[in-house]
Amino acid sequence: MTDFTCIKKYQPKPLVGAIELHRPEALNALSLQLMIELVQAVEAYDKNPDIRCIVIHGSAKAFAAGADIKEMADAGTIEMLERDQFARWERIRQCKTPLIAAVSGFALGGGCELTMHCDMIVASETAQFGQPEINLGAMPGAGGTQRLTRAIGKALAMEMVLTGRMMGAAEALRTGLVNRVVPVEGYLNEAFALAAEVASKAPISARLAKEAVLKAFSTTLEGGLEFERKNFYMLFASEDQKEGMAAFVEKRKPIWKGK
Ligand code: DAK
Repeated sequence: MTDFTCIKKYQPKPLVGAIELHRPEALNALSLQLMIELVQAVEAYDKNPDIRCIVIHGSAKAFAAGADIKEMADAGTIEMLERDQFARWERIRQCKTPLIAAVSGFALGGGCELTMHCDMIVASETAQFGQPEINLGAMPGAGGTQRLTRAIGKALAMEMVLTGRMMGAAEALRTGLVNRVVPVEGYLNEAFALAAEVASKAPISARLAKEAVLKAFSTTLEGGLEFERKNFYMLFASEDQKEGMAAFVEKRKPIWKGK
């Protein structure tokens, strides 16, 4: 069993894996150690056939207040290159299992970028999203300029990146950054319920559909449609497609095998 010091890993419901970011003394700032543990936990869940949806969350006060500024403050370019943090973020991006961020309080800088690495975001009414790196003489480094722009559009993303202003939960919902907003007492349960719903579906379908939706961000419409078609055809080689359609015809609930 692995001993984690900056995260907690647990299963709140069958088929759902949760990861809690846990550095309360630093508002869950994403230290190097936290990122190592997070990637390890995400990859372990991703390889586990009994986990079909993953929820990442922090505390009621902070999802994560960004990368750890104290660790970065004195680093030079070469040291940053050697740390190769981008490789770690890339491994989260590669996760095939659907990922949900449950966000309460601060989701800033790398914290906001981590929520946007997830496939859906459930926010509490107190959630605050922001890319305040400009206030530190830096700029977003883990996809913020690209994913925020795609999520909420150029004008608003530009404003957030250039002024560092935070966006509250209501605005995040209105602009399409998050899926839903719920009172802080219920946001985790809401995220776990959404995760359980996703986890109850045919698992290979979920993975291939996730992959196809994400493709929309990196290719042309033509290329994306072609990709979607290949994944669509591929599912007809699965036992679950036969089971799903047979169950419909026989008016019963399907039993997914993940095969
Ligand atoms: N790093 C380290 N410590 C942090 C922190 C952070 N990002 N945010 C907060 N803390 C610490 C504070 O220093 C304080 O510690 P003590 O002084 O008690 O020891 C403790 O958490 C509580 O914080 P505050 O006292 O400041 O709490 P307040 O409620 O007054 O204020 C705040 C909350 C969130 C408004 C404030 O803490 C704040 O402005 N925090 C910094 C937010 C920020 O600027 N975030 C962006 C960081 S830069 C990369 C990938 C990603 C990134 C970079 C590279 N690669 C792949 C290479 C990302 C960069 C960033 O995220």
